[in-house]
Amino acid sequence: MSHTMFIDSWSFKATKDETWMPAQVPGCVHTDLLKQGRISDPFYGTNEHDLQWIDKIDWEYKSSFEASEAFMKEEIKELHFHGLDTYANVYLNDQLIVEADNMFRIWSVDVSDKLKDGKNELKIVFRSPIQEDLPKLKALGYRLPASNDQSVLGGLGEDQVSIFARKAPYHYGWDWGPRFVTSGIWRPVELVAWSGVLIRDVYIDQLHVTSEKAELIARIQLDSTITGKVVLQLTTEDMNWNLQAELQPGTHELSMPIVIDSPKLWWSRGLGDAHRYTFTAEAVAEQEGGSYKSLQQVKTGLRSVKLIRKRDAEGTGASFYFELNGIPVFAKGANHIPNDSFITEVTEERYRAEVLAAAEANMNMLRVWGGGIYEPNVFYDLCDEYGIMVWQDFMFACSMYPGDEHFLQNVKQEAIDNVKRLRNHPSIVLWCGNNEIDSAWAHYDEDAGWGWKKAFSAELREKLWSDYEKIFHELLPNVISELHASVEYWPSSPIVSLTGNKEQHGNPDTNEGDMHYWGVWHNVEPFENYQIKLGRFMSEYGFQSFPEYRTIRSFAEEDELDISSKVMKAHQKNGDGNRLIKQYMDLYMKQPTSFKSFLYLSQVLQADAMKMAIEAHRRKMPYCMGSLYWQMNDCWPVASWSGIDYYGRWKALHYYAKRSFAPLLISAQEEHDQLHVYIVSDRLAPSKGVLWLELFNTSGKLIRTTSKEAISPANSSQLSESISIAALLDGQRKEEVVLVITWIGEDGERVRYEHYFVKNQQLELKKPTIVVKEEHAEEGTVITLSSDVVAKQVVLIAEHEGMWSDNYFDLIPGKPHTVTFMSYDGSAQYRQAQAGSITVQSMFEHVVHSSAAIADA
Ligand code: BMA
Repeated sequence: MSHTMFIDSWSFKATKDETWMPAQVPGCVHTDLLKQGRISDPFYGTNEHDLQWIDKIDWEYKSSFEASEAFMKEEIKELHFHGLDTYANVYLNDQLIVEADNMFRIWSVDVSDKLKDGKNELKIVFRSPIQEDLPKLKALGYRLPASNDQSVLGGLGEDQVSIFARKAPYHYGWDWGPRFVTSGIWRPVELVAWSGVLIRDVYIDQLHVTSEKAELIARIQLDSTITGKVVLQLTTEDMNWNLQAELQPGTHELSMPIVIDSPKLWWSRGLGDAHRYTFTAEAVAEQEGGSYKSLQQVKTGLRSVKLIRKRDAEGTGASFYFELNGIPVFAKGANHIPNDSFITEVTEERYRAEVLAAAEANMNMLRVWGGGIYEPNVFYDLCDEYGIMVWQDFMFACSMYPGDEHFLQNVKQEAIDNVKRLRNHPSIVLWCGNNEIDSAWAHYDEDAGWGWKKAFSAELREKLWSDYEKIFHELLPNVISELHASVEYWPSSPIVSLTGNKEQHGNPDTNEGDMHYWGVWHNVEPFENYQIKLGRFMSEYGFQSFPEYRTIRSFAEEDELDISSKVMKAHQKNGDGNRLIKQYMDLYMKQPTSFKSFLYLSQVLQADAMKMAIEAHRRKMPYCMGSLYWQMNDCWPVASWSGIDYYGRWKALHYYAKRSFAPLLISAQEEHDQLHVYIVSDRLAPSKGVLWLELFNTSGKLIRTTSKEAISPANSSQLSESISIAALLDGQRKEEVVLVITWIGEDGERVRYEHYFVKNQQLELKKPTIVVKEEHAEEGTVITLSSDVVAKQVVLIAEHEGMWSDNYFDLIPGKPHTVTFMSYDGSAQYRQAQAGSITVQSMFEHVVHSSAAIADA
């Protein structure tokens, strides 16, 4: 038997100070200082700017602990530091035992001969990551590009040092994140004691999995101090397997072939159950004089996953999609960033809130983006549980990195630690080398990329590229093929394919590989380009918005509620962001009537943009097989591309995404004088139904109705009908009508879609009278809304925290809409809840109307 104990009682201080203060472990200096009242809320106002001294000095943590008698009796004692951020020397009873220099690695030491009976002292000295890395920059003699490193804010001028540290890139600031370069013990410190045998690792390697049969190998790493026999037993559900082996002192890699007939497969959300098996491995070892036992459990799901990149018949491009258990899956979701600047603040509950929100919005994939962290096990457990596939980046983003031997070895060990930690999670369907570095550097294309190359001589360019290749084309793929061969490695996102020439680098016109399309937003192209710039797999595209009023008030006072105020600017990290929001708003929306209206409009604008993109991607199925918008979440309260803000509040985008990602989508697109109506379905069987087309004018009058039998196709997109717009409008003005398309399935399922022929700005809305029938049922608030005229983007604001089953929807006269209020209490599903008082608003009262329209209304 082994014993485990967590060392969690710590104090801390700045190395230069005398007084120790209580610390929280896992945690970091910033959160400890805040808890001690030594600094003010880092997210409030412009406080971020005043807290930049913290990363310039050294900090220390200490703990004294006693190991129990049971512990001391065991032969081997080990300390495992699951996460030290970042440059840390660890002393046990004044002896140096670890010199850490990588936040992402696990540091383990045998302390059998150092641990004492009674009190033991642990001390960890964290050297300033800035002071540590500045000399490296000097020694290098040139600056490596690091586009998002906010060194100026950090008081370092142009000296960007983030690339030297194997530490979460976003700590140094990003275009949605503040600069807080943390230090501390960010994952548990664990003391383990054992004798005889210890199972270190159980990996269920999935060789071949179908619904008939799962052929697996359980790869078990076992340490022994004895010479003798071991019986290894593996069980799951009502099955078990055995293996016997001879042990010598040392490390043993044992493999046990396993076959499970008719396995219950793990499916992504929407396709079936995300079934998981719990495997228990038990080792019983005997040697003269004693027997020893060790136990380990892992949970995994059985599935086969392939990334299919097959050349098109014409040879002009290649597919890019995930095949899960033989089924091509259209990936629907978003890019995930760390949920907090201070990552140890993210509880299991907060992780669940995010993954549950993804599930609720009909997503089936999240991309863990390479500028954050390898998330803790709990995040992947939740993705496993809810059937959310994970595209996992290694932690490299938008920068060039050093290539010295020490750096490479450090990265290699980081990859090994994390791949071994995560490879049993069925949700992980891809490992990706980095974010955007291949396309930013664009080695083979002089004119492409972000201009980085220009600063370097031909010789240095070759050197930097060869350093790049060592990590992303050799080291990382080698780790994956050795440790997690059943899942594909993709060198960079985006990339066309590894051609070694100009064709390699991702661009918005390619028909191969994955695509980041930032023409809309960074290049100020119109939203309509989302319908043209269509790749095989859209792994990034996005548009910013402001969080809601309550969230803004968490960091800004009333007199700062202006986007040009100091505080509001400090909470917009994309230099051009506020101007861009305004510019697009001027293009697509009428003018807002107030600051609150501006916030509302910014959310609707973002949601409209993402809706247009998602639907274009899905309509283009199977050419396009993935749509992951930028970005799912926030790490502090800020204006950003997120669909859910820092406090977990859903923006308009998240409600829109829920509709646009629904298993069955009706979507219409105008092309020249035609309106094309598509039915897109992720379901595996076709079904029959009727499509109703109703034309209403904005005053609420039904002008004409037609219907037609239709088929919802199996796992594909189908153009159901093309109609002449002129015939459809029948003389009505485009500014005054909406086409309501309703699918009514044979089974009674209803899916509705509204098509407007002009943008929000030109739409002539009438003042709605929205009637709200409120039922404060005991279980929670249920309301039914109806309107006398067409009411656009109706938003319900509840007094209490929670989310609505639907929000930011359009009301069509004669079609009442019922929604329920839900709250999240940390459990597996939302619960119906009381909303408290409710405010109902719509587009009409948030915008300035032309005087004619007002007179009309
Ligand atoms: C993509 C991401 C991030 C960035 C976002 C918005 O390039 O990979 O680096 O935050 O765009 O600019």
